[in-house]
Amino acid sequence: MVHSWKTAVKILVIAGICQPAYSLIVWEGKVVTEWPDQHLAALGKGSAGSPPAKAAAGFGFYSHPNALTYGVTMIVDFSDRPAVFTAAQITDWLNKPGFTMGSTKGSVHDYYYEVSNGQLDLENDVYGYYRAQHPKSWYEGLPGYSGSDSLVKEMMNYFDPSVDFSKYDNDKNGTTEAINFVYAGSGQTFAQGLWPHSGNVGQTRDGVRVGRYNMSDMGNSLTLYVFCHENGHMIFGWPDLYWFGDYCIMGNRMSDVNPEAVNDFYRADQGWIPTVDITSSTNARYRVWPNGTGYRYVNPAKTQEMFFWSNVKNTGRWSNLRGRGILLYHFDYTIGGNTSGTQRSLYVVEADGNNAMAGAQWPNPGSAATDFYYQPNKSEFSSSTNPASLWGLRIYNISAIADTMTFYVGTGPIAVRETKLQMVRPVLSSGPAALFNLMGARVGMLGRNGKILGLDGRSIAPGNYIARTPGDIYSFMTAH
Ligand SMILES: [Ca+2]
Ligand SMILES: [Ca+2]
Ligand SMILES: [Ca+2]
Ligand SMILES: [Zn+2]
Repeated sequence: MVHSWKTAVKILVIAGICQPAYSLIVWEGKVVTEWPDQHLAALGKGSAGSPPAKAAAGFGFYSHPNALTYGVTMIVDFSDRPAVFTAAQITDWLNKPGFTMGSTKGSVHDYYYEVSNGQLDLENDVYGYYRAQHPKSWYEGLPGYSGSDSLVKEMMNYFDPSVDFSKYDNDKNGTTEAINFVYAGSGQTFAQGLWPHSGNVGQTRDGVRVGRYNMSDMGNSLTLYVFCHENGHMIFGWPDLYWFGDYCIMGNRMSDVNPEAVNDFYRADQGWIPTVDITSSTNARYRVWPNGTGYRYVNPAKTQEMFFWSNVKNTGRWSNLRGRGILLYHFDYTIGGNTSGTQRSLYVVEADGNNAMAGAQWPNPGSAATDFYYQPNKSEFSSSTNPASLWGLRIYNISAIADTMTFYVGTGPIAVRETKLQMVRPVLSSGPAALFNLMGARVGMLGRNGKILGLDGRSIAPGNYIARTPGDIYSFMTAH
């Protein structure tokens, strides 16, 4: 557990500042709630930086560098804070499958590989250590983020001869995606000095623009929250999800060693889980599984505003949550970031109708079992329920909590329709996994390499199956 944020909590409470004490986005020396270039680019209003890579899957609201494989991590220590972890340990923390240190659950690679259903295979090249020109206290004592700016300049000059930055423009659009500066010791003062944040290098090296960076600390133990959260800002341009509770790694800091997964709306936006679009003419019954298909209903009068829902189960990367069931979100891209309880680009539509998260930015309320939709808590979302639906969307007959939940949509006669499953690359944190057909019968095994083995050597017909891993992660896949 990094202790510095607890210290910061005390300071902030005393000062009465309504700012969460964790990592930030910094743009031209100022803390901002979202990337200014990100938002303008996706709204089609031009961009201060490079446009995000075109989405190959998903909704296309946030950057989707789908060729992303490589990041670079440059490490630094100080005369007053020498390294306690070796470069080899840093490399394992970032890349090694099954990495542990204390209670840390997997490597940075493992976190993103799991939450992306195997579609983000991030590997960091580690360079260093570099011994900074000044003691850590010197950088920490400078105003704002000017100490961080000085350290970034030093490190870029030091590492440029050995690092080929063009390798980290994975999608070859002229700008890098994953530049990390990681320092020995811990962040000291919120929003000052070397406090963990994402920013913009803004230099041209090796023929490419060196763009967004993540600066984060090693702390006393190598854990996942800060690095993975900052990579969420840097690689995808996700904003901090204030007033969002514990439902995303971009929201509250629930656990450093096993941080919350990325929320299902952002995962669907990346194409990491499939989506079914519901419209005002849909009358159907659907099934919904954890880590499976999400459902979307777009405002007919505004294509950048929508409801989205999926089955969220509080195990594995979701185990910080206090409940499970169908979780419903409201998204409005035109709002940008989450800047107040009533101005939120993404929020959870709390089934209990008390909208508790709008009243408190963090850390409480983090989550509640009654925020989820399920029988008997809340089995309908329509214009006459609290919370109320909009634009003609009606979801009803929501089933009890289960690994396979059902719900109905629409106001007309029902056509029972099975969820159309899409191919998702099988992902296993540990394998092999048992493979089931949609009736729940076990039909074989799925190896960690994606190879499918039928029971007793029998072959498996092409179709839709569910792989159940020991960690209770489900993948939909088509046997082939
Ligand atoms: Ca170079
Ligand atoms: Ca690029
Ligand atoms: Ca609530
Ligand atoms: Zn942040």
